[in-house]
Amino acid sequence: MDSKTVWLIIVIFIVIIFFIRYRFIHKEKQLKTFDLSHDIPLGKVPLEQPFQNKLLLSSSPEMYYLPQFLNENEIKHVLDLIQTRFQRSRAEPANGEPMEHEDRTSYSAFLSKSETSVIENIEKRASEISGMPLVNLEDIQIVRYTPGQFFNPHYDYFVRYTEKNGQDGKATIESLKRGGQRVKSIFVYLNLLDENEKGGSTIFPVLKRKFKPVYAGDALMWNNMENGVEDERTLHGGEKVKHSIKYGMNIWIREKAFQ
Ligand SMILES: O=C(O)CCC(=O)C(=O)O
Repeated sequence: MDSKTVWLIIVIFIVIIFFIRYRFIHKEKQLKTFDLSHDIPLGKVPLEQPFQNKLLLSSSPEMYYLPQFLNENEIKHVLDLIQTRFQRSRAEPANGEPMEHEDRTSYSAFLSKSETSVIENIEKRASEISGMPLVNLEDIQIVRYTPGQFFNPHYDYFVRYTEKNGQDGKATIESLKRGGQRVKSIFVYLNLLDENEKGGSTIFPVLKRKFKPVYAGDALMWNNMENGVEDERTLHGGEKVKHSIKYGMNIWIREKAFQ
């Protein structure tokens, strides 16, 4: 081998080493961002910011932690307003009507748009922090789990093309007519679970992450779509609650005005 070839091999070797190191370090950085939410329960992340600062948990899929998205008075107001309205939650299979389903055993209730000035403020805040127009918000949904209840992993977006002929199912077609796809979700934790509660987290099985509230009022916000395509990594669910009562708030945001 002449000296030129030797030098060429050395240069190629060095380039390969740098490439591997870069990939490795880059990956490690991404994981670190995510581990913040995984190893440290929500709320224990050191915070210096008020609610309008969202903390990035992941850039792909885009996911944020919203510390103190609701305050104590707002939570009390919402829970007082809603107590008599709870009904068995419904799930929306892509090819059928929304119905009671063994995958979702919790109870839920809806707030009307701008029902009170407090609700109106919450809606405005959700619009601001998500960067989406106020009119794109669906009516806010409150969920309640009592011991033994859960919501199995599901997508918040309406699932496309499930029929044999490659067409959207009936429920998906109807849902999409009301403002297009659900592009963003905000899930607010309205109370703390019992100290010894082992269940009740929000789980993202594909992302291998679990979130548990440490402060009532904290929220998660994520994009259900990436580059205009439904993002299957956003599969998530409400883990079975063992012995607490868990209240949460769903704010779903459409791509167009919600009707
Ligand atoms: O209960 C949770 O933590 C998640 C609830 C949820 O995914 C939903 O209501 O769509």
